[in-house]
Amino acid sequence: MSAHKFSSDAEIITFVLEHTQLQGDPNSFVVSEIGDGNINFVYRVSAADGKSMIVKQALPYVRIIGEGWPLSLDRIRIEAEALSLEGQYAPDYVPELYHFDSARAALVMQDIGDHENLRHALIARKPLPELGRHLGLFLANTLFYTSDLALDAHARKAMLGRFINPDLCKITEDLFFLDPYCDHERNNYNPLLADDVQALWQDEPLKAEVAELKYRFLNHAEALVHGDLHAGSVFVRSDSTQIIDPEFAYFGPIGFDVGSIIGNLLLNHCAQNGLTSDSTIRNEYQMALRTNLTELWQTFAETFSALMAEKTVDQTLQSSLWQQQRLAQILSDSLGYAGTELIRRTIGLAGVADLNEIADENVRAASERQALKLGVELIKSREQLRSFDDVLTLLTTV
Ligand code: SR1
Ligand code: MG
Repeated sequence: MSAHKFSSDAEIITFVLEHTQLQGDPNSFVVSEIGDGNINFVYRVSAADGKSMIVKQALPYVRIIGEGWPLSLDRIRIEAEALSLEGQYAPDYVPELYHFDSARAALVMQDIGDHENLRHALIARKPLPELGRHLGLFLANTLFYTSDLALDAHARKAMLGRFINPDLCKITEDLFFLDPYCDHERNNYNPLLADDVQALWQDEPLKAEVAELKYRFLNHAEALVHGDLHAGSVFVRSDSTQIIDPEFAYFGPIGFDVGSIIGNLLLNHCAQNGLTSDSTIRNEYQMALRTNLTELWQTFAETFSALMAEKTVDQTLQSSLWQQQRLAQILSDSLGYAGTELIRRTIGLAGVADLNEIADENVRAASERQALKLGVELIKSREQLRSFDDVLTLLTTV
């Protein structure tokens, strides 16, 4: 057990009372552990009057694996700094950070408990009319304002230095780009997919494309990316979207964030085939998902293009022809990374409830197969898919 870990509820309450405006008799507060993520410990501290805060603490290992998978505590500093920058550039879409304490490897932030985890909302087919637009705005603003387009050359390099995040990047390097493409012990897939998985491992053209995507992940330091923008990192109400957990943040390809969340919405689209047998309900929700996807990309593309045209500080990068090429490259990168997210969530270590909650393994296998095929197609065809409509057409052909 780690020395800095909170050893009692009383310590967590004291931490919150010392570092926030929450006040009162410590005995009147209640602490509940609410984290169901893979890596950290998360607590809600509630006062008798209903006010509450969230405390997140990092330990020097992966929570779901234990001390056998060590992990740098610096990730919580990175999370706090990323949250604070995202709050500067997209204040409507991130919870407020109240305090970060490096000795405790812990932070305190706004409780967004009136929101629901996006993955659960998608599985329950909740209407989310603003989701695509909100995600597009979050992505365009955080990614533009932390890029060379917006920042002074020195300030930007100094910022990049604060987000060297080797341990968390290594998780992504392995789980996205290595494990699913070989017979790795960390993989975890439905035995009914054995033939499909074998075919994937032998698909050399696919593996060359995945190598290119990994190379870009390693070398294309375009902007401060969230780095883990899956449905579990997003909380929603019908009128609000909040993005949390940027502990994987680093300077990487813009398309990695855009593609990760697109991949999660596509994954849910595949899963809906198995989550309900009522075709009317299913078709209606899948149509809403496609609208969300279209709005996400359109909002991102329009906002990012407008920011490039109006706010680019670097004179060389003001070329409008180059800016159009940049957007086209972001689209193809995004589709490639969406493909890797679909594949790794289907057969890799970190599976998702969208698929895992399909009880019948044959029905589940059909959704999983579609996710795999869609992932492969997105990776291989990403340069040819010139519009988002082309992408949605794929959903009817794979
Ligand atoms: C061992 S960590 C597994 C996954 O959980 C995180 O949220 C990331 O998505 C990571 O790939
Ligand atoms: Mg996370």
